[in-house]
Amino acid sequence: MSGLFITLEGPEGAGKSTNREYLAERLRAQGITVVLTREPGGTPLAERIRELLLAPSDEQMAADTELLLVFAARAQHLAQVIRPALASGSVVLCDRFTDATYAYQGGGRGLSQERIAQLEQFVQADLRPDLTLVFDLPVEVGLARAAERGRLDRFEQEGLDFFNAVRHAYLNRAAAQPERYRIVDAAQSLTAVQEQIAQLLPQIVELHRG
Ligand code: T5A
Repeated sequence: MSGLFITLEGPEGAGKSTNREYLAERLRAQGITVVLTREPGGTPLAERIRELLLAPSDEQMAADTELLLVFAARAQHLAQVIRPALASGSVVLCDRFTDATYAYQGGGRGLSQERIAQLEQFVQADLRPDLTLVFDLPVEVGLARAAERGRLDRFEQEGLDFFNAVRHAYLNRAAAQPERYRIVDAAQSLTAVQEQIAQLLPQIVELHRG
């Protein structure tokens, strides 16, 4: 049995973390080994890079710096967690991955797709997610959910235009490669969102069986 790489994506507060736990529980109930992780982060060093990326600061971070930090964290995460877990046959459920770079640094910050693609190839070689769930919802709804947690991080302080560009970048990527992406309507109640995920379970188990 080969490993399976599943990523969960979407704008702020879409419910990725909450539903990653739910999906993991359902897969484990079928005897599947699941590794839960996230980006930026997933290893002690990559989590330190995450802190740099998320901390509000008086010094404005250049978009290229942000892009390189995201990929630096990803290189560490791939080497320490993702590649070994896939090699051992686990299902890796990762909260955000390179689609977030295309959405935030590409859509949000306006960096070129080509530059992101060059780094993607350099850092990942041929590794791409097998399946990506895009949790889609109006950005105002997601931001309201995220704001309930209190202090906003550096990205959450961006305006609605930024997040609408992020959302559209995700939807455009999903439309361009429908075989890899599944859109989840994340504006619904948690129960309704989980029902959508439950419907994907047979496909996921089948993909894992190869
Ligand atoms: N980033 C990341 C980049 O710019 N480039 C990159 O390449 C990468 C990898 C941090 C930031 O990094 C940026 C993007 C991000 O801004 P993060 O911490 O994963 O990444 O991002 P957030 O979106 O900020 O994480 P959140 O925790 O806010 O969002 P989630 O995980 O989507 O949402 P979750 O599950 O924590 O839920 C948020 C709240 O909503 C409730 C939950 O209980 C929770 O309180 N909720 C619902 N409420 C009602 N109905 C539902 N259906 C609900 N689902 C969840």
